[in-house]
Amino acid sequence: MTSVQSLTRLPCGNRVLDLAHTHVMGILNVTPDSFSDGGRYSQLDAALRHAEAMVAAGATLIDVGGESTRPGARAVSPLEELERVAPIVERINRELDVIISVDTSTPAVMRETARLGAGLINDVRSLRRDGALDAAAATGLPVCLMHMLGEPGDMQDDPQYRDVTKEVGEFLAERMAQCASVGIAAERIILDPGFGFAKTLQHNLSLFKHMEALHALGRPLLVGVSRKSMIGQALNRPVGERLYGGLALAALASVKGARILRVHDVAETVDLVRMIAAVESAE
Ligand code: 7PJ
Repeated sequence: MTSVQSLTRLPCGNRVLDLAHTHVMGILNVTPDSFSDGGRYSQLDAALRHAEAMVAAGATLIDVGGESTRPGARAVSPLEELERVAPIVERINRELDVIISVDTSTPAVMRETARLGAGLINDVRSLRRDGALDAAAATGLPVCLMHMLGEPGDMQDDPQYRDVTKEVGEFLAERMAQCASVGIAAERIILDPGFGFAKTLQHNLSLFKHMEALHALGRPLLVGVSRKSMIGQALNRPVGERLYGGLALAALASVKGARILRVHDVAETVDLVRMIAAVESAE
């Protein structure tokens, strides 16, 4: 392996993410389960089939989440979150060739899912929960640090910035320093501007426009805008009609150098990424 290659290869547990290319991360929400054991099995099977379809469509990462970040969502205990997430992580690891990302802020979920084959910790709270820095460090896995102010419940109350891009950059730099203090090297970190988290529409649009400034932090960027309200607000579209707006943002993010696109609509986004790559690799 040349030194240039080693710079772009991010070990994710037993798999490697080649950061020379843009990757599509498929979203897999593991919803509350109030069914009997029979229902539980079919729900697990349905989740696995959804993951399988996203991998077949070209997702190289699957982001498994068991705790909703929607404002007003019911708090989930660590045990409840683990019971939602662990079985699907285990099944995906056994049956699919894909990097499993776990969308969690919970130390116990980080430790246990790492043991079950997860390859990446994706924490919208940037390891700010008690014990999360140490738990993430102990897994040895890479970590995605995302910008958010406050908690999902209150983050949209009245977000204020003088310069949103600058302040997001400062926040992420501070979280990288916290990571370094517990032994999580910069080489293990992915950064995310946190679109839709503690930001108005104007904040989201400005941050998106100036996203390249975050490359100064020297780490790959992950962008998650799929079906989000910034599309709804800009285009006046309900959640079911945000695909084209989301694809426009995915194309822009890719051209601006984002390396991972976190999306619901995998097949469409994979075509988009492949088309951009075809043009960029031309003479
Ligand atoms: C994000 C996320 C995001 C990262 C969610 C939703 C809300 N993780 N988890 N970035 N969003 N890293 O998908 O609408 O933007 S949950």
